[in-house]
Amino acid sequence: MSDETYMKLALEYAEKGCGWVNPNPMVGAVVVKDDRVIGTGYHQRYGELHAERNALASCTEPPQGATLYVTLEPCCHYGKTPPCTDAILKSGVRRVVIGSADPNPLVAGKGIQILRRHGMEVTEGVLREACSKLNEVFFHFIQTKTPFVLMKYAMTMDGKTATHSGKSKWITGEAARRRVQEDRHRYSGVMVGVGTIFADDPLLTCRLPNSRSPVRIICDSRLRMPLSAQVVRTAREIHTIIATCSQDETLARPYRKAGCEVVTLPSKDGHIDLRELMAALGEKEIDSVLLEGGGTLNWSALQSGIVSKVQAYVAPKLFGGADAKSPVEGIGVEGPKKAFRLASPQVMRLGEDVLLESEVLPC
Ligand code: AOF
Ligand code: ZN
Repeated sequence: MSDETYMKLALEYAEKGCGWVNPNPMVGAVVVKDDRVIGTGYHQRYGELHAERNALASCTEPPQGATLYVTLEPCCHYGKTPPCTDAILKSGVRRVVIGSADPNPLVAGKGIQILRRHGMEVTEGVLREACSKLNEVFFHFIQTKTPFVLMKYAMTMDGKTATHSGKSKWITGEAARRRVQEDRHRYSGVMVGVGTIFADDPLLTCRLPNSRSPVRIICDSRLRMPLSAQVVRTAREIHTIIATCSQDETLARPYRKAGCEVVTLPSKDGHIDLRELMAALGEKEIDSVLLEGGGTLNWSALQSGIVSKVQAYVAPKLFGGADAKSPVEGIGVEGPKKAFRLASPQVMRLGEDVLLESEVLPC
């Protein structure tokens, strides 16, 4: 079978780490001898063994002369685990096939160099695009130290996120809503503005079996959130960060007492400086944020340039209403030439609904 076939299998293993390895990458590996798979492995949990070591340890026969397929360039540094290049060179494997290179400055091509220098046959770039796409979050985070932000919203075909009376349950169907739940497992953080707390009082958790909930981040520049909000009442069980510009310790204290983490940041035009917030979240190793809106926060996020990708779930419904909410509000751009530009979208059908997914192009 071809290199691509085995790399595809390695990708399937990599994906099993989804939601459990952040801020590390998802990585899968497969050991193949005489066209038979003799070992498989993946990076299972943050801080634990890497894919290559797990795959080599799982081999049902000695890997002498075998080929190791791995979705990401093997590491060559001492992190929480020793270098994978050492394990590979000791294993007796004859050839290594790699998906994408590791942009981690501690690796960045050096893993491949070391293998080659020791006489290993190395093939690079097999299913490179798929391997890189799987780790778009890791690639962004390791290079910028700020989270990858996905702006997500659900709207009707006339571009409304609620009716004129503020009702939004539900716009999309079950398949679309399930996918959002999966993304809450996949992403390290979920972020909303205090307006969303007032309007919906959401829990912002992932309710799928065998999943984890993201850290909840509430932007509340003046600390107006009610202490009775569900996110505050459950802050002891699920890490909850309130981002604010308020310096008033008496206002902050009750939230802290309830188990919330209050992060005070500089303000920009009366709002939280979102770039500063992203830097602060990056320091906490939050590698990805699912931005679940409100139109005001979405506009600020776009303007501050923190959004990497947009997902619009579109339901075949029309709400009408000049005052009904839309996904991006604020003042908006002056003319069409000033629009935020997105890459040509990927289109997916989810039951009755359509998901449009697009990267934000640099201004
Ligand atoms: C691999 N295979 O399965 C993973 C890799 O602190 P550590 O030891 O876990 O190292 C983390 C870094 O190692 C991470 O930033 C990335 O560059 C690489 N992750 N490498 O060869 C794996 N998870
Ligand atoms: Zn490694």
